[in-house]
Amino acid sequence: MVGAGVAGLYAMHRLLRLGLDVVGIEAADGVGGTWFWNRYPGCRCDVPTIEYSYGFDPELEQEWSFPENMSAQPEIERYLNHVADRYQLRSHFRFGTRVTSVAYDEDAGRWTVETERGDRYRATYCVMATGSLSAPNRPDIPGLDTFSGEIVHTGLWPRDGVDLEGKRVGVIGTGSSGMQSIPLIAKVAADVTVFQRTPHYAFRVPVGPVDPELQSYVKANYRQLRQKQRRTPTGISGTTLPGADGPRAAVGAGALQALSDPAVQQQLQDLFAQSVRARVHDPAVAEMLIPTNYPIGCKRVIVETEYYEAFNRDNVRLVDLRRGGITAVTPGSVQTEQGEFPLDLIVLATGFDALTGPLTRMEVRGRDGRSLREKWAAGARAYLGLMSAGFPNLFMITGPGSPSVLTNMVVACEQHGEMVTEIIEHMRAVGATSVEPDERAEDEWLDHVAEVAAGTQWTAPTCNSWYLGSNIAGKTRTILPYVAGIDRYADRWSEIVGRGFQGFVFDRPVAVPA
Ligand code: NA7
Repeated sequence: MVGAGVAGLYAMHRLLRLGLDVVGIEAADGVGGTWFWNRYPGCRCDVPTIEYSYGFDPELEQEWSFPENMSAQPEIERYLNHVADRYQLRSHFRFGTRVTSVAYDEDAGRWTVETERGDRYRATYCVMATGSLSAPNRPDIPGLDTFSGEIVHTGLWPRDGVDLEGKRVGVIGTGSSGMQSIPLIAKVAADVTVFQRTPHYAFRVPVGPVDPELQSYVKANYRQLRQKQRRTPTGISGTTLPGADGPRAAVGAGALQALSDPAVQQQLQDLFAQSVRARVHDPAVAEMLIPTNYPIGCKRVIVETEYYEAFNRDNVRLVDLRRGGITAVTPGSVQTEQGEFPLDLIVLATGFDALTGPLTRMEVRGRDGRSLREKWAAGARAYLGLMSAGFPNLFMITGPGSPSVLTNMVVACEQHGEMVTEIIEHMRAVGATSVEPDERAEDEWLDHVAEVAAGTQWTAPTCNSWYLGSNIAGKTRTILPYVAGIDRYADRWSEIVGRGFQGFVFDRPVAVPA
């Protein structure tokens, strides 16, 4: 198993309970995955935290309380550490160890897993709990390596923090990571220059302590909440959303699909533009912060708290790169077609090679030595986003083609953890030693993934997003997550299981040479 984040911890717990001998390998020095690496100031979950929690054990739910409605990174990391200890998972992981390759040995029917340290493991099954947003995107800007100050990526924020005090800081990128960190950086740094390539849609959510009444209500009704989570497209029951009548709440509660409706789009876009104009004092700056050429929901709808107000500070400047892009980085500045900006520190809030990057950046070789990177060059191919044909016994948790990032990730990780164990249990019951999808089932699934995304905001012609892979140069543009929702996905899974794990081939017969 690779990864000790939300997915890896749960999959480890389930696989151990099946009595399997599991070794977990994790690049970080601790558990948490996304919540280990993203330590930038302001990092916060964009799902209400009561819902962003495991539902597999009623006792865990009762004993744990999140202090805030939309928790910040340290609280979620603390929770995941608690889970690791409570279920004695930690000792099953080798930390500080990065996997470099996993290769299938067809004769032995085993995977060989190799690490940067030179360790070598042999395994019957490989569970890639490698995360969806764990391969940071370092932009290819000429001269970036010549910069004499510090360069930090939000997704690799140092554990000891970054000294921002009195520094001239440049932040490249205005997605969630940029929007969450900029207001906090501005409070410490001498000045902040924000390099915005595209304005994003973001909605303010009031962050604060969890209402005690809500807390007791949820604790008394957790089972219903969990059931409801599984029956909504986003895996969020909606009951716990702050500002439950706000636009973000509508989105979070499962109305992402409604954004395909032009009337809903227009209404929300108007509301958004009004709110930015009301919050940003300089009208010219406000206009630069309002997207004009793509629909809401094409990119991830962002939750922010004080982003727009940051532009009312004297020490925050917005550079709209649509008026002239970045041309180079010099030892002391970022150069753009609009002029040069002297800086002491650069924050790259430039996102991730989402969903596929964590797998294609390592060497994954299946049958006949075929590389996953090559198989996916023209777009990721995986049945249910769980397994890819030609890669037997290799499971991907929340891989491309599954609901994953468009849903509450904890619910999605639990769902996939359950699916993996169901398959393994079935194999034990029938005495199978290998499983993989058949190519036809994989093709049909991909057609279905494309079909449900067609005509939606996620695939609008003007849309560029990491959901489409279009944030990474050279990456094939194709919708990566399954947009129809975790509830519909669960129904498909039940049908598939009911038909004897339709689309999966167990113990594929090996052709015997004549
Ligand atoms: P995102 O949402 O991918 O945002 C990355 C930002 O960086 C976005 O504004 C990009 O502009 C910008 N970017 C990327 N490369 C460049 C270059 N070369 N020059 C200028 N600007 C660039 O990543 P986040 O980390 O903020 O959030 C990822 C997810 O994590 C988030 O959605 C939550 O699910 C948690 P673009 O819009 O592509 O023009």
